[in-house]
Amino acid sequence: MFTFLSEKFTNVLSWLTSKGRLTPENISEALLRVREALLEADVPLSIVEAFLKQIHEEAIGQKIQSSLNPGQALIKIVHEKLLAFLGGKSATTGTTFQIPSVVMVMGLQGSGKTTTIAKLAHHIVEQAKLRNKKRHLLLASVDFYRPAAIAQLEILAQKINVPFYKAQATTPLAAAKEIYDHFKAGQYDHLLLDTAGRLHIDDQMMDELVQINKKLAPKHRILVLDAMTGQESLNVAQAFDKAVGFDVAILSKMDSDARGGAAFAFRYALQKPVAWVGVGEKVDDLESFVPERMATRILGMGDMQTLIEKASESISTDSQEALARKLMDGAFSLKDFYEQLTLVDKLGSLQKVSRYLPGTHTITPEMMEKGQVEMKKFKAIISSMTNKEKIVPQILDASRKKRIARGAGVNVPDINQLLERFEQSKQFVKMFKKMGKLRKFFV
Ligand SMILES: Nc1nc2c(ncn2[C@@H]2O[C@H](COP(=O)(O)OP(=O)(O)OP(=O)(O)O)[C@@H](O)[C@H]2O)c(=O)[nH]1
Ligand SMILES: [Mg+2]
Repeated sequence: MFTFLSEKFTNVLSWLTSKGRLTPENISEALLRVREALLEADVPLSIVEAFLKQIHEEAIGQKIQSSLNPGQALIKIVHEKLLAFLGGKSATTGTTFQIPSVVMVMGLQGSGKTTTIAKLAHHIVEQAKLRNKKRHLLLASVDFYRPAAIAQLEILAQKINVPFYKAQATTPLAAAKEIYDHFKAGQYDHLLLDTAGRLHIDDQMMDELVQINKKLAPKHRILVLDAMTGQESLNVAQAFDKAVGFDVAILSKMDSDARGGAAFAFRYALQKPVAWVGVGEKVDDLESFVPERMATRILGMGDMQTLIEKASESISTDSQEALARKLMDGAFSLKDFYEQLTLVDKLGSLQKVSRYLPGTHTITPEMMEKGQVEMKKFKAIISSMTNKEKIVPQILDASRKKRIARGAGVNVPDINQLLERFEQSKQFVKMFKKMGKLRKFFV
């Protein structure tokens, strides 16, 4: 996400860092390059200009602190302006859904409505679980436009184990009413309602939505926009807002090679928040859109906070603590190392994790691939060891190593490499412990 802009911004800023100090000339040159990057990312010209004007004024008028080099000085200004531009520090992120409430999800055809509903439902259930609560959700669709649309939602609902209701009625408005009655009678907390999309803004679609909106008076109306459509998605959003109205947007497909222009410009153009972004096709590929984090990502400073959140969602604090405790006691063995590799697996592929780390766009997919293969190899090696070897790896002599290598289908140098990594990994466990502590500040 934002890889394109992040690479461009990093280049501009490192170019500026190579200069001795900030002068009106090099500020102008740097801003010209930023302008080019934003236009290439498909940010509308008027928005690019508005953004640059703010930075230019600030940069020219800035008393440069002597401790900062020109690149750092500009980063500071750009970061502040970017943050304000994307919604500011205190912007609401995500959305808390009222109980009970109807959540109507709208968008053009193929924008990602149905997939996003499954992601949202999963998110609501998981968030409640973290607070030892349970949410009763109902998923339903009034999409009679595309033949398989309703079945698609039904399958997704089964997958995440959330109730689904199929209306008997076959017109959108009648179905909406029927679904609503079922929702009320069942005393559910939220109804997530999928609606039909069209390839382009069209009167029939808008009419349909306006009527459902009147009939059900949904407390939350979410617009799903495909980030890949760039600037055009801002026009789509305006059209939906004018005809039906919506409260927040979700930008889908931010994991694709979308250049991020729509995400960059949305808040400024629509004066409404982007609540979440979709970053993949799976049900847990949904992230809160937190302006502060997005700003640091765009500037190539990584996004440790989101990584920490991911870690704390998929890895229980207990297992993090248990590993850390063993390390502190000096009892951290290869058995624990194996467990640790499994935990890292749980966070997703290395490629996914790397998206959140600063400056990792310099790591090539080949390097990632290699890391992934290495992790598999290590797990195979540890599985071929005896219990004693796992606990006291010092006893691994040449003949034991040969035996293990045969069992795991690897070579002896692979085992030596594992032992080296095992030593290094003790640092990694320490990091997990820190993550646990840091989490308290961020979540
Ligand atoms: N990579 C990626 N793919 C996504 C994301 N969200 C949705 N998709 C894919 O986009 C395609 C369309 O998604 P749907 O959820 O069916 O879109 P829709 O808006 O319901 O489409 P219609 O019902 O035809 O109007 C599917 O192949 C999804 O898997 C995302 O965040 N990232
Ligand atoms: Mg759909």
